[in-house]
Amino acid sequence: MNDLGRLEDLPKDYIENLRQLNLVPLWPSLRGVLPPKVPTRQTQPTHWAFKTLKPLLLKAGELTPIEKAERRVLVMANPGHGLDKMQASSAIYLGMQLLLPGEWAPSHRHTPNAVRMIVEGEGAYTTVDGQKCPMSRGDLILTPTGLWHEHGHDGTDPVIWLDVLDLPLMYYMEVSYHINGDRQDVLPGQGDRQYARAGLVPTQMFERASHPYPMLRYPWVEAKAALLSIAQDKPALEQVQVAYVNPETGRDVENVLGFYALMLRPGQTLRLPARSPAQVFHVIEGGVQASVSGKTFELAEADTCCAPGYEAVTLKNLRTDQPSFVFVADESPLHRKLGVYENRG
Ligand code: GTQ
Repeated sequence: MNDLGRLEDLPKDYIENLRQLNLVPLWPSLRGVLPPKVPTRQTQPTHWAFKTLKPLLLKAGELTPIEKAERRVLVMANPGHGLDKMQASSAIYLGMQLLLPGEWAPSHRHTPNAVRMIVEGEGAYTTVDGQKCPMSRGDLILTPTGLWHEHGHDGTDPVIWLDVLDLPLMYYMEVSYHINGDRQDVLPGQGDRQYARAGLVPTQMFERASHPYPMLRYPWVEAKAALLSIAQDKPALEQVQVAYVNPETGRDVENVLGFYALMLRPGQTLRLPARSPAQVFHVIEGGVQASVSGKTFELAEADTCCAPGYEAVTLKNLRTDQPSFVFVADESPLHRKLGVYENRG
């Protein structure tokens, strides 16, 4: 590979002349924007321990009333991107949100897609597009682009959940905005009841086209049962994993990020291949050791970590007598749509 000319090789007055005309020479930066073979990634492997995060989130509950926060969230920011950017990866935003008993986070809608993975507490709910979605540990609740959503809490103890959004991508694209609304009327009908059995969908063909998001709540009891059933049915299967899909299309539940639940068998070590999308791992039940790019994290229950794209990840179940369960979020729907998805093995 031949060396390219540097900026310092050019006369100062020439560069200044270009700059005043909003012009920049490509060749000094060409290898930077198109590096050889592997992209430059700002995303660093990063671990957020729930044990250390939780007291700070509860403290935010004392310091800032919900009316002053709208959404009381501690953002899990990747230092590789700079904390101010509030990015876990180039496309993924992660936040841990707290709602105290009796609190209400008012209705709004926005262009970024969101999901919530419930971490702790009972009695809270999210109303999405008129559907009241109760929150229990391990449940996945969608708030896809443009749908009204608000959070309420009728229980007695704090409720905490993990927010996963494609906010960094939407912001970068200059399409990120929100609209505030009135408290929603709760409408009859819940997708998770209508689509409660695999392979059986309600026969309402004419309605399907108008409902791009027929199911908004994916209960953990169902996902866990599916994983245990697959593991039992296929004892030699290495990657015991389910994808959260739209039950009408069989495709990813949202447009940009993909969501999965993974079961590690007792004592299992699983190597995930190096693929282009960045990933997030969050322990729903158990304990997992995660290794990526020479870094190793011990993830306890409710801990979260992220891994840059193009890197293999090794996950080890720290429990030798029981399975561990991991929620995974990645950028693969986006990569597939952009035509840049790669699995390098
Ligand atoms: O709960 O609607 O973490 O709008 C960031 C933006 C949560 C939410 C976040 C949001 C929300």
